[in-house]
Amino acid sequence: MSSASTSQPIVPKTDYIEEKEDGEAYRKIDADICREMLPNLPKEKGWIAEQLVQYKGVWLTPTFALKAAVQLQHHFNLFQTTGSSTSAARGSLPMYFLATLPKSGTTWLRALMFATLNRSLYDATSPHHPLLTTGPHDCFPCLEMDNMLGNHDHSRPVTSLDHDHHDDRDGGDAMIDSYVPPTSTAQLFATHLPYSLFPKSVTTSSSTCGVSKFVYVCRNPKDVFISLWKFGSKVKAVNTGLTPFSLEEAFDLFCRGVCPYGPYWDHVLGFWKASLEMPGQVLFLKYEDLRKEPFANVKRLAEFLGQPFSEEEESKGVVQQIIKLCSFENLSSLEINKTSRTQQYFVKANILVENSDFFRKGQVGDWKNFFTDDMAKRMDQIIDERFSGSGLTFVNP
Ligand code: PAP
Repeated sequence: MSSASTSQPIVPKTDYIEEKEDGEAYRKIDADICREMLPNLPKEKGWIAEQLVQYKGVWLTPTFALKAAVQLQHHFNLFQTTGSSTSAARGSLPMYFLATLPKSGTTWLRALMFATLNRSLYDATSPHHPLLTTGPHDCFPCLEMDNMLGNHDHSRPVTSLDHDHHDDRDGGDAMIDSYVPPTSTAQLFATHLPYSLFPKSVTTSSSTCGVSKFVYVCRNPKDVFISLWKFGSKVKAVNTGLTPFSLEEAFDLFCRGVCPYGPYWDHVLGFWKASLEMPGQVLFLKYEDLRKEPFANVKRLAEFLGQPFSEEEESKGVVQQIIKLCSFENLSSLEINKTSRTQQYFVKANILVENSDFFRKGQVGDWKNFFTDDMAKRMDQIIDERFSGSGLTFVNP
């Protein structure tokens, strides 16, 4: 018998109704705070949008990530102190965050988490598995970009987890047809926000927000940099009409810590240290390990999320089936990921990103095709300086 205990799919809960007046008031306060802060924040050129601003040491896109960071702190703190009946209801649901610096494996882990947690409902070999017709970015929301937060009309505060299923935008039909109904078993979010920007009410397990767990995926900085530069080059040109960074300019920014949600090393170290201090709350995975040993790592993931694979599942090959379903080769060949543009949050924010933009090569070590010797030396030096003594090492750095 399956050890996956859910009888409902694990997708965002939809019936949380934020008190309307309060929600609007908070949004207005947050928008005002951002507007007031903005002129005084350090600024640099953006990789995807026009600009990045530095807030509490983190480089964020002002149009959504900055607002999200402010909202996240205010709303979760608010819920910690009010203890209202709605917050109590929310508090009883575990929150699982998939946390990554962009281009570290978000798409892959979204698919793996979704398929693993919902395996009692959806057999990974089924021709009707939702992942065959739903892009990984639509399986569960992005904390800072989805419609409860930071979208272009700022219509949702962070604690309202409404996921809009009724959308008539391009490419949305396949997703809507296959969209899975809500559950009350867990709340899943993807996020790029660093650990330091999460309020204590989320990171402390005894908080009134209930159980929060983070699955963090780290990828070696050289491959993250190339992946980000390639993605940014395309998306920035399409969306802003601005000339994308040259390789040299992008590299210099990255080495100075200027990249979305960066500096890279602060992001990684924040979650690394948290995983050492609270291994039951933060699982630290490496993209390269997942590539090399997917079986062992998917098992770790399932255990961490409280749904270990049973012996029977293992003997039936369920782990391998999930790995195959979520593989780069399989996902990138699906029609939904080849030809559609369905990520709810990007579509709503009017940012054009094709699903295929999330699938490039999926290789370890592609940086070698782009880096000069000098670039490799500079990055190695930074890795030495920033990570020495931390206990964290990089595969194929
Ligand atoms: P995001 O943070 O913007 O969502 P993310 O998914 O983290 O992006 O990164 C995309 C990278 O993951 C791409 O790497 P590349 O540019 O070096 O090729 C993409 O190819 C890779 N990727 C996407 N899906 C998978 C997968 N199923 N398995 C392995 N790698 C994948």
